[in-house]
Amino acid sequence: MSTDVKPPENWASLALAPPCAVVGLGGAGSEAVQDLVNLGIPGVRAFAVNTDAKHLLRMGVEERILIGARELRGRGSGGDRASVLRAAEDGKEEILRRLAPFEIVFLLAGLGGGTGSALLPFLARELRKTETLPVPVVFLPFQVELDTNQGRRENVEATIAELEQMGGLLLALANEKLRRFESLPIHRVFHVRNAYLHSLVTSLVDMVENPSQLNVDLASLKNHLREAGLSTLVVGEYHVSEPERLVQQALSDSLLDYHLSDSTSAIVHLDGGANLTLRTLDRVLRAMRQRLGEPQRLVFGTRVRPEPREVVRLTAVIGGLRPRSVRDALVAGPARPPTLVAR
Ligand SMILES: Nc1nc2c(ncn2[C@@H]2O[C@H](COP(=O)(O)OP(=O)(O)OP(=O)(O)O)[C@@H](O)[C@H]2O)c(=O)[nH]1
Ligand SMILES: [Mg+2]
Repeated sequence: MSTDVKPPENWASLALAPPCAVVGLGGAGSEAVQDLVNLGIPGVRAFAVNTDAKHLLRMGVEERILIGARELRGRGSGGDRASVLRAAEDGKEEILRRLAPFEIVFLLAGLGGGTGSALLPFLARELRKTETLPVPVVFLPFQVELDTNQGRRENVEATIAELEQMGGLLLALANEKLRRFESLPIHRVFHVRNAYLHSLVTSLVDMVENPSQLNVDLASLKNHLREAGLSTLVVGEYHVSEPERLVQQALSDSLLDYHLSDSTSAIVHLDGGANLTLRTLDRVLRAMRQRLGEPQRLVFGTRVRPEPREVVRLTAVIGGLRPRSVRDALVAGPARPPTLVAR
């Protein structure tokens, strides 16, 4: 019999939670990361990368990286994507070295400027050549910004098209869908969006990092994504006695801008208490299948806590989405505002 069974102290280190990172690119991306840090992201490392030294200095995140100092002298790019791409080539080795230890890297940027819009597809492409799973998160500007600035619109459309073509997970949050909050101060509106993003990030990390009874781990997520094409993520929470409402809430609260009704695959994960029954799981899966247009491939997982819980959390990775232009996305108008609160 083989005796090469390793003592626990050797292999146990491999079972430690693989770390994740959130990386803000440019002004809007960095501010969103700052908000995530303020809301609390235990175990997730926070980075800000910018061409703007003053902005970077204001950020209270653990890791800050200035790029393009030689050409741009720490003053930002002023919307010039070409200069940012030169800076990115220059700083590529350093950035990739610092991101290499992480299993999942969320890349955040507000589209329409120079730094975030150019860096995001660049880094996503580079990270896809490595073991790290990049998850692009983009903020689509308000309609008025697109209507009044053709250059910005073209910038936004080019970036989103590039990301859609790459496939994989993409979280596109439309600022226009926050119009319901227009009587709030602007930073509060962004805070609502960031709280929603916080629930997406923490739910995905929690789903893959903490073992469940029916486990969806990082390897199965990566395998699934390899075949799923363009995919996105939704989360929802609802009372355990109403599984159909849970599904409806997860799908309609979304600030994401894709039709989910003809997707081809889904990972559906439920996190609940001891009162989460097989019947509830079955009703959730049936409702999901129906709302997603009977996807061919549906994987599910559950985590059941020892004590009963009133609320169940649903996390779903939905694949096979058809790309759509920002123009199409924005005419759809404001959706229901998210009711999720950050945990
Ligand atoms: N400041 C800020 N802007 C946001 C936010 N969400 C979306 N945006 C939009 O993000 C877009 C990009 O702006 P910035 O992030 O400032 O641009 P940048 O990536 O730093 O690029 P340059 O400054 O041109 O080098 C703009 O259209 C903003 O309106 C947010 O939370 N904060
Ligand atoms: Mg900037």
